[in-house]
Amino acid sequence: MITFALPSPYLYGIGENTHDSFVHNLEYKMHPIFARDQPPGDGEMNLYGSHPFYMVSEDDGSSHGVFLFNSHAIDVTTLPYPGLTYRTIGGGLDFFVFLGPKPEDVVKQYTEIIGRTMMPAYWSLGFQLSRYGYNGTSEIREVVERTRNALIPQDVQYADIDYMDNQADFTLGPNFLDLPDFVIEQAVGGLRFIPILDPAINTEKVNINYTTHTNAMDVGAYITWYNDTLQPDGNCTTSSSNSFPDFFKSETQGWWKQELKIFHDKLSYDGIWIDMNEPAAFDTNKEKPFNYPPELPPWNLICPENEWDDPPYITLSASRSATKRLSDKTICMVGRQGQNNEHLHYAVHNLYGWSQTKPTYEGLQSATGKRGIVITRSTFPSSGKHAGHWLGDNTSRWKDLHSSIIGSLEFNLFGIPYIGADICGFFETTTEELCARWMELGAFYPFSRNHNSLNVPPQDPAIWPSVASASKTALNIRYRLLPYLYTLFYHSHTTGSTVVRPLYHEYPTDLRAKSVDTQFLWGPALLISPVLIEKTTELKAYLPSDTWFDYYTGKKEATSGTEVTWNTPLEKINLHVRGGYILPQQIEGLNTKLSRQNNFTMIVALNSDNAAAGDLFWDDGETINTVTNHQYYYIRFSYAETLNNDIAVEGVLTMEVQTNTTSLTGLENLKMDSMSIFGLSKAPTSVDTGDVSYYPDNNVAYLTNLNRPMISNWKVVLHFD
Ligand code: MIG
Repeated sequence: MITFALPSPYLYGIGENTHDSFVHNLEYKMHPIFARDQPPGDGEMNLYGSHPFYMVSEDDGSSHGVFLFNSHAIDVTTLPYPGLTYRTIGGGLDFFVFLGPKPEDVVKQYTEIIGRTMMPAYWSLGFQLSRYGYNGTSEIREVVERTRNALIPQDVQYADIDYMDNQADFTLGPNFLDLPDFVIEQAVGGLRFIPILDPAINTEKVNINYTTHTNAMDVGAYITWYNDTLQPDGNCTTSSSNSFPDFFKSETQGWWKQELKIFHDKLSYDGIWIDMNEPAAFDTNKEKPFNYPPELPPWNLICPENEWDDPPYITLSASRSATKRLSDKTICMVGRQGQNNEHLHYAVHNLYGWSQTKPTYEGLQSATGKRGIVITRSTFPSSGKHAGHWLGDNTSRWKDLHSSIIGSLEFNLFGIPYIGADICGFFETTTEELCARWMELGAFYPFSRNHNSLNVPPQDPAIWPSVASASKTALNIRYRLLPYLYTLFYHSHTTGSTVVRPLYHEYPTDLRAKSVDTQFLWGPALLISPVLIEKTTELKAYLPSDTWFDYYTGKKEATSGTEVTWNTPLEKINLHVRGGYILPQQIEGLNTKLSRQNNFTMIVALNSDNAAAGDLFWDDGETINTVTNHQYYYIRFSYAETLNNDIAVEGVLTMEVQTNTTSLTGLENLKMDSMSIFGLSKAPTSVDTGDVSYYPDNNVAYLTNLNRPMISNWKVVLHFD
């Protein structure tokens, strides 16, 4: 146990837990850290991943971070002094301290140590659709078609465990035998496909020559028992017996990659979704039902009594669990893992999902030959090197709409910026209004996926006209802004900066900004302010002291540094562009294969000096390691005015290509064709290229027909005299 006195009450991070606010409540709140199949809900519960990392930000803005490098179960308690107590039940107290001093510096320093984030495939920034409970390929086809008919962009379609035969990995069930053909057919138009995989391998299928299992047995892939015999089966998905692979073993990694390859020959997937890797095992340690036939072996895993499953300090995660044992809902702590079975599961439990992620990413890349994307449920520091994450089994409630922002901000601190929640909510039946608001907010999750649970009505956005229309509007804006979002991921990949950013990172001395978790930024320059309350169209929001423009009209906000109220009808999400920034955009399309062929446009939002700057990263979107291999363009934009006797005579927009590539990226034939300049206080008299129109009420100039190439340097000059 160790207690820290903190220099400031502005404490962030510690996960993965349910937190009611992004800045911590310091009234003795205990947060257990221990990977568990635990849906985010009420109360401070330990969820799927383990992140013993926090950041503190002082009043003057200086911020630091502390990482406890420890994979055991940990309890963290906040203290009002302000302070923080850690209790861990094993391992060393290896602390890494990051001195910032800016909040973004802290995240950059942290990810320098744990590993920088993977570069997501461009298409993985598109909108994605999923649900648990599709009854066959035909239902998936219906969903894809109704989405397309409603003109809602979609890049990725998922299949949940329904597609499997008896919920066995790498198999296809009877209603999904035509899934491979569907995937190939849809790929022509640009739709990508991601199937789910669970780590638990079905051992009941062994009688019908289930080679995934027999291959695993051949290489000794499974976790063993304390005496080196195979650990008895747990039960993961309904009515199955399962063995759990030990991904620490090189043989297991090789087997898993091989299975991914064989499966890709059957079903040409583009990404992989790994679930239940806490690992989850239902009913562990639970008593037999009274009518359970005594002659049958237990249907679940019963861990023997031992000091690891029942440690002297049982931790908050065990004391709050149904069986009061650490192995609740997972496998026995006394199991052995590691190349030579040198680890107790007790010591490496929190690394299970992490250990599966890297071989999955490598297997995906070698099977597809492309960058792809892996989404994992259980994470640990450095999981962001290989995967993104979704926030798990939320509920279709307004409260969960809000907590999705808190979770997304936290995972950006944890170095896993590819993050989002199940849009419209997983458990329970959503409502039309909630789903419309959630699609609008979800259009600004880095990982934007609508996902739903079993036995509830469909909630894909085309189901209701109002949701379809709200989704179309919000997603079209997302697709327009994808070049900006992708550039933020490039910065995250190369410097460790956040993608979804809390306000205090940009305004660290603004005490009010330090507690905002109902609004967030994309990078430094786009403020997103959603409605999170039912039957509300008047949004009270906070605008930090700066120059802000309404994204939709380009009009400057009259006040800042104060609370503002915006009229926000059901089909609108508030978006504001920060003065001083240039956002590259591309005309939207129904998926990224189409949008990537369209011309570019940009928003030039002027600051109080009438200047702005921005940048663009561009590659082919799916080749592996384009950054290290210099197969990309990096372009800078800037705008400045030339003065004569303090009067602006010219405004010059400059585009400069800083990195050229030797291979084609798709940018070669595209043009920058238009731009909007926000905050231009006087009308241009002429422009040296294309056409200009000026709207004095909003101080916006629209430049069109620019026809400038995207891969060479140029200037556009506005004249004011
Ligand atoms: O027993 O695969 O969090 O997204 O739909 C539930 C079925 C297992 C939990 C995941 C959820 C997924 C579901 N899975």
